Amino acid sequence: MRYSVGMTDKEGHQDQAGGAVKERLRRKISEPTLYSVVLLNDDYTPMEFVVDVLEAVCQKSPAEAYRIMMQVHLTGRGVAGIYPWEVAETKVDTLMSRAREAGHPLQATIEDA
Ligand code: TYC
Repeated sequence: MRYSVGMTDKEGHQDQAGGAVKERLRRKISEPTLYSVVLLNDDYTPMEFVVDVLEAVCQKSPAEAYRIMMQVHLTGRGVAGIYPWEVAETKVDTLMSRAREAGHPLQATIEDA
């Protein structure tokens, strides 16, 4: 028979080294609510600029960026990405400030995903 000397938890459990066994915390971590960053069409922002910012800001591949740009051009709107709220806000700010710096009227908004 071996006896171990060590701490016990409130139910008397010990680990193999004689230390107290931590009680497992089973708190559920919920998924963040997601929001769409939506690009709107206009008649002046160059297509190439839209493709470039979709690649640079929203990490889209060249083919996906072109697809989204054409969707916006042909239908009036398109989803540039789906993110938690603060990420979506930052994407919109970055897209709009790059457009303003370049002198383009590009508009982006946030909607429930
Ligand atoms: N309609 C623009 C053009 O013909 C291109 C464009 C695409 C502009 C998407 C904005 O979000 C936009 N140059």
